[in-house]
Amino acid sequence: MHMQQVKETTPIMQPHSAHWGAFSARWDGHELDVRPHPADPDPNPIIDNLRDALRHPIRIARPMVRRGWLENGPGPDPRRGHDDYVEMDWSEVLDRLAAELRRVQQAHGCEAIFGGSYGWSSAGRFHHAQSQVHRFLNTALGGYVRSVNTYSAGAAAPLLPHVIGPMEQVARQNVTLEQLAEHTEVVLSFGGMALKNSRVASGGVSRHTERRAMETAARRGCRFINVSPLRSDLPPEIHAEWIAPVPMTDTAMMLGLVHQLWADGSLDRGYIDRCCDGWDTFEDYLTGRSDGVAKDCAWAARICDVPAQQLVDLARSLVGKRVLVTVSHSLQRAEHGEQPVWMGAVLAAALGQLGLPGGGYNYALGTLAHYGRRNNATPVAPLPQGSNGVKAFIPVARITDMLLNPGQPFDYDGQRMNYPHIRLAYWAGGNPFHHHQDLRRLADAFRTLDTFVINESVWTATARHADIVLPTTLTLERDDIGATATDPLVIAMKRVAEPYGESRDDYAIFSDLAERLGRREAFTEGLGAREWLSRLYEHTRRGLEKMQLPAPTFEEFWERGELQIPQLPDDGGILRAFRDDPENAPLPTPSGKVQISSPHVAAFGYADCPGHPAWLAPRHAPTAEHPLWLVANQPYTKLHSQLDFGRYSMDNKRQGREICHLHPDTAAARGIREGDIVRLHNELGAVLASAHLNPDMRKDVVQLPTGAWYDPRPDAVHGVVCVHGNPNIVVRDLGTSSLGQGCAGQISTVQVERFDAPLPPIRAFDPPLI
Ligand SMILES: Nc1nc2c(c(=O)[nH]1)N[C@H]1C(S)=C(S)[C@@H](COP(=O)(O)OP(=O)(O)OC[C@H]3O[C@@H](n4cnc5c(=O)[nH]c(N)nc54)[C@H](O)[C@@H]3O)O[C@H]1N2
Ligand SMILES: Nc1nc2c(c(=O)[nH]1)N[C@H]1C(S)=C(S)[C@@H](COP(=O)(O)OP(=O)(O)OC[C@H]3O[C@@H](n4cnc5c(=O)[nH]c(N)nc54)[C@H](O)[C@@H]3O)O[C@H]1N2
Ligand SMILES: [Mo]
Repeated sequence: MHMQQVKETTPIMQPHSAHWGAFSARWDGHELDVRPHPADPDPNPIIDNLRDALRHPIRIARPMVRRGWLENGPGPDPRRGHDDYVEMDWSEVLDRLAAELRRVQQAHGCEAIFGGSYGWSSAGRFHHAQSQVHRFLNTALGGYVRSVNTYSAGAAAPLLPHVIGPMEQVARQNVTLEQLAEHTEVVLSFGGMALKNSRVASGGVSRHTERRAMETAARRGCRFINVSPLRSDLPPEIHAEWIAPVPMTDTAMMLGLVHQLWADGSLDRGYIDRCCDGWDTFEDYLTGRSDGVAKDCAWAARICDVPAQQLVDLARSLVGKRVLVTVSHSLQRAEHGEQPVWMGAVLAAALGQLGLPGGGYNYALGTLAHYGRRNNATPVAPLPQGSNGVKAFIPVARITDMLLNPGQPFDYDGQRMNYPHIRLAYWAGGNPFHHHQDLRRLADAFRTLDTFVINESVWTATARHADIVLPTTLTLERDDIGATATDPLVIAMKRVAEPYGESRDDYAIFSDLAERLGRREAFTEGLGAREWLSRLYEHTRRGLEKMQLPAPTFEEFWERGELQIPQLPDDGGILRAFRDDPENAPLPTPSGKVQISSPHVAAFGYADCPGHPAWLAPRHAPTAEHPLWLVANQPYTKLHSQLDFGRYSMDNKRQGREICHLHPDTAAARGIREGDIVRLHNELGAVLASAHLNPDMRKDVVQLPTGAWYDPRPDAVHGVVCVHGNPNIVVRDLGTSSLGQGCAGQISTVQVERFDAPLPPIRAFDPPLI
């Protein structure tokens, strides 16, 4: 016992990194000491969730096989989600899994294997689980059905190339926080720029500078306007104005503003004529020439529930100012989510601001820490994924539709396609029972599979639905390289603790599986993990060498623990270049200009996404039965569902439940007091949470963040109730439109009532029966 503790001890603080920041850590066999990177001015408290993670009882110690699958073999099974598990040793479980992969491949082809495996995985670039599973399926089997786009930006990513250019450039290489601090006079922020969100970056971030940038701007006199149902979406330090329209009506509000600019003759006609395409078609709609309805501020006011005069004054106050319009990811994670993304660009174009320092339109600025920063001059190489022999794909959030409707047609971005018939799904690095909507239907979908495999380190709800569960290491249990394209520090992420139980790295698991399929060499290229790190690093080293800069070897980098790499100038990206020289630096859109309307999109003929931005009422608005909007946004105490059992996350629950916010008047009308347990419900099911009364929100909104692990119980009235607080049990599973088919999970509608029955215990953090 004593020996093992000594072995597990890291005597000194070791550098490491996570999506929520660079840090160092030390493990003494009992406690993890975690400290943020010393240069980080505003560390993210989420790192504290790591303290209890390493030896938490919810970790998976050995490979597990679901009893029903073991006894009956592969096939659809209603027991998925409430079956028990049988431990198995590694060599037997890998033999069985390899045989099953081979069976499915031979009987049905790789078109029957879903390997989309959406999810955030960990920050290390080599042990990035999603890249590992993709590489494995490509090199060892020949391919898999993939998914395209993200839950983050499922509407924006396919739309923006029709309108301005690739999302990468519009979100990442556009207006930086430095420009905002120095130049912007008005930040008009739809959905806010909440610090809880902007302190997370895929791949990690060494310095959280968002708060300081906004404070600097505010001190200079920059005006911040938070358009959001929640006041907290901009930090209190910057004293933002707050406008709270009805959720999902931002497009109408923006139309009203642009109509006012038109009516006042204050449109920037010079910019529109020089740099935009399709204004006239849009103006016919704006003024009502095409449909008889003028989209003026009085019209918008009726839809948004914001006084018309306030909108008129707001429009007028923007003219002649350096205005930055931002639209957060959340606005497009909703029905017709394409519209506010497009309309935000049109508003900035109407003001003539696109491409000016600190001005224009930066989609999603303030939603993630890797946006609004300079780009590195030399990137760190990602793990190469090999080539995929399967053409079929789905827009990522159509997972349930695909599994329940094999062979059926669906629309996506101008194409009509058919859902493949999936027999086996392999997940590594994601948690669909966190990220997807209508969880009851999702569970039904997974029950149709022959086999569902997951590599996980903890018993998430997804792991509890899988047939084969392979235990993986946590990031702290392996060496890796942490890097993102817009953070200047590359971090040598060093192993801090021994792997838990028999858990193994995803790379080791896939290497041994590939071996059983006769493809070890193809998967590993003969390299061990350490050699891969060195190979990935070599790309950066050569880049530095080419720039004639000091280019430390991998060993030197590893010894130092981090490497600062130079960044590119803050040049405003494609929108600046285009503004400066529209002839020679056209935008990468079909017309080379900003497309206020798009003949391409119009030609798709989609009623739910016409050829110019338009106000389209949502199909699901509050009713007498479900009178409240539910905002199911990102949690401030964790990243998605990761480490929900960690200290910071647990300390911020009450009676073990996630906290939901509602307005004091809304609560009073229902006899709900601070701290009461409430039940949110609609036709899909119900969820329990602890009520917090918050006057700084709309009265017709209740907010319950995502992230609480799904903990379902049968319920006589609602079918199923999540007793822990996962909102996705009551969020509908809809595509944003026929164009994007993105996740529409941000918003739902519910009724809320006080829950007076005995409180069911939380079982989400107890392992299943083994
Ligand atoms: N209602 C609603 N739903 C939403 C959203 C919303 O706004 N509202 N937001 C959506 C958004 S934007 C996103 S991005 C998604 C996020 O959804 P996900 O990315 O699926 O959520 P995570 O909890 O980050 O899941 C990552 C999983 O990977 C596991 N993991 C971490 N490291 C490793 C590793 O090294 N190996 C393996 N094998 N596993 C590992 C973790 O334990 C965790 O279970 O959620 C979406 N869902
Ligand atoms: N702490 C933490 N940070 C995160 C994440 C996390 O899980 N935890 N996830 C990360 C990921 S993967 C992503 S993609 C980003 C997501 O970034 P976002 O999608 O922008 O984040 P959300 O918190 O879901 O939404 C932001 C705010 O939008 C507001 N909002 C909702 N609906 C509407 C609407 O119709 N109109 C207007 N005007 N406002 C609305 C809500 O009040 C909400 O707080 O966050 C990232 N940052
Ligand atoms: Mo996301």
